[in-house]
Amino acid sequence: MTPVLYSHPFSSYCQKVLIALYENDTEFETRMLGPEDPEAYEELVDLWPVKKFPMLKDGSETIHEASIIIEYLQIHYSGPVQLIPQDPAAAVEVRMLDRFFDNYVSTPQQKIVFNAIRNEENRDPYGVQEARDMLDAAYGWLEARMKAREWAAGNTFTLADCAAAPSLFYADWSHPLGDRFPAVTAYRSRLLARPSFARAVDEARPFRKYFPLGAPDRD
Ligand SMILES: N[C@@H](CCC(=O)N[C@@H](CS)C(=O)NCC(=O)O)C(=O)O
Repeated sequence: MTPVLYSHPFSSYCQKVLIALYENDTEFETRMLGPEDPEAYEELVDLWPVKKFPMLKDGSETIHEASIIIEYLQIHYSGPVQLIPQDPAAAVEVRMLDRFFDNYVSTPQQKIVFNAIRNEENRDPYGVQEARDMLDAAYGWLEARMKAREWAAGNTFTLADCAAAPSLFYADWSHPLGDRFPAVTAYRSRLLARPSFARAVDEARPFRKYFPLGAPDRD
């Protein structure tokens, strides 16, 4: 049985799962969520009325939430790259960093993007300022941490880096790191050079024109 990922290549949370799949060369099928296959989206909504993706379907099981999909893959489709450490104490740190990137980098970054694609009358400048403040706080915390680290949780590439890669990739487009956070900028470059993420970024290139704030050519 091959697991099926309901996904879109430009989605940051889908890229997070794609990194995990590519790291371990895991066999899977894709149901692309786009206008060319409306049935795929109908199936997603039927199985997951909150309408968020990615979603993994494995036989009769459906698994939601990118982090949990990666946990599931490690249990049921394990490969040579262990993205969640066996050691429970080390795993706590990895999961803490995973939550950090989702909640304090990806969430405010999405807030800025969603605001930009709304009609003018529904825009929320106060919420956007809050999101920018949150990103500055997150970048600052991460800067101190990444000065002494290669990957988010130490010397090994983990679930935390799967979360970090797309969240920092897009956050830097929405709220640039500039020259204030050199250790975070260097970490973002290391993530971009990782073959699993480089592949996900390349697959998403045709969709860059849909990024409402303009997609820089540098990445
Ligand atoms: N907490 C979810 C977030 C997933 C999420 O926000 N996905 C976006 C795409 S990157 C989405 O489903 N957007 C469509 C929508 O909000 O209707 C996870 O970790 O998987």
